[in-house]
Amino acid sequence: WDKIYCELCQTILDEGIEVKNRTGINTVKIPSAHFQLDVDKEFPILTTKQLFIRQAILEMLWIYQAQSNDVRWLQERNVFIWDKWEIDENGDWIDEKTGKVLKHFDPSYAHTIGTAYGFIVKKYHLIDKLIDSLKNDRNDRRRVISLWQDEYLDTAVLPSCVWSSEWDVTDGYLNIWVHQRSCDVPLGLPFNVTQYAVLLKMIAQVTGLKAGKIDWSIKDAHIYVNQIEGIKEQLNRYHNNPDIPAPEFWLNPEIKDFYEFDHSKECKDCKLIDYKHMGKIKFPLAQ
Ligand code: THF
Repeated sequence: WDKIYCELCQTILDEGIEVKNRTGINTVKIPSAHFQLDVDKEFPILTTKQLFIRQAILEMLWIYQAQSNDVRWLQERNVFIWDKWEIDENGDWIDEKTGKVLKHFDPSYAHTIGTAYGFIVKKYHLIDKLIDSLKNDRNDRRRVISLWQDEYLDTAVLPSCVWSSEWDVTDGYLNIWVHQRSCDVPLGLPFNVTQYAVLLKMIAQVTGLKAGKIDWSIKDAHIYVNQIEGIKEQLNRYHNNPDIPAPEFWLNPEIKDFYEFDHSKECKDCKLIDYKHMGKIKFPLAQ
């Protein structure tokens, strides 16, 4: 996964175009990208920087298990990655730098990110439908999870970035195709890929399948200009030491119900065995 990841970063640096966007910090972007990972062969987690897997798993459980849009759920578990998008008591989403109101919502949305991610999963019972279909009809070809629902886009702080997944069963393996409409490659992508690998393993386990392949497609793959230095550091690390093995991922085999995986701060049912990595790289986060 480090090889695929670092090659994508290199392509963006080599071929990307610098553009403006809503955050005020320019990005270097390429129009699209695609890769495939085999979770049965290797657990995808970066070694060229430390990936904070506890946070990545909790964000995934917030969306798909708790089916919540309430940022306090994450904060209670010491995960602060959504703080910049939390609607305040007055229904305002505030620009951290200027203090200006970026968007106003109904105050009933206080402390949430509005109608995105977990809100959509819950609204349309997307996880229950997925699990039922996997248990009852292995050959179903209509297993599409879409977090992009037109009537809920205006009342979301951010419309979901990773917004679709399609699930198939081939020869006892559960495989997914995930699509991301907009991708912060340094910060978002490493979290997203690892958390979807964990989701794939969890859903496979509770439906009696093996975790297979992930296809990942991206529209607008970008690096913010203030992240370029950090990415160059990561590419140097990769060239100096490309072959650190990925760790094993342990998932508690006793759990047979998706809603029973531990969602406390500790994430007790998930463990990385012997995670070797080259240390943290600090990347700025554009609001
Ligand atoms: N906005 C932007 N600009 N980039 C994103 O990746 C992004 N997200 C979510 C919503 N809006 C976004 C937030 N996801 C981190 C990771 C994922 C995030 C936000 C922040 C982050 O800071 N990760 C650090 C570790 C955190 C720590 O130091 O404790 C890291 O080094 O990986 C797309 O999902």
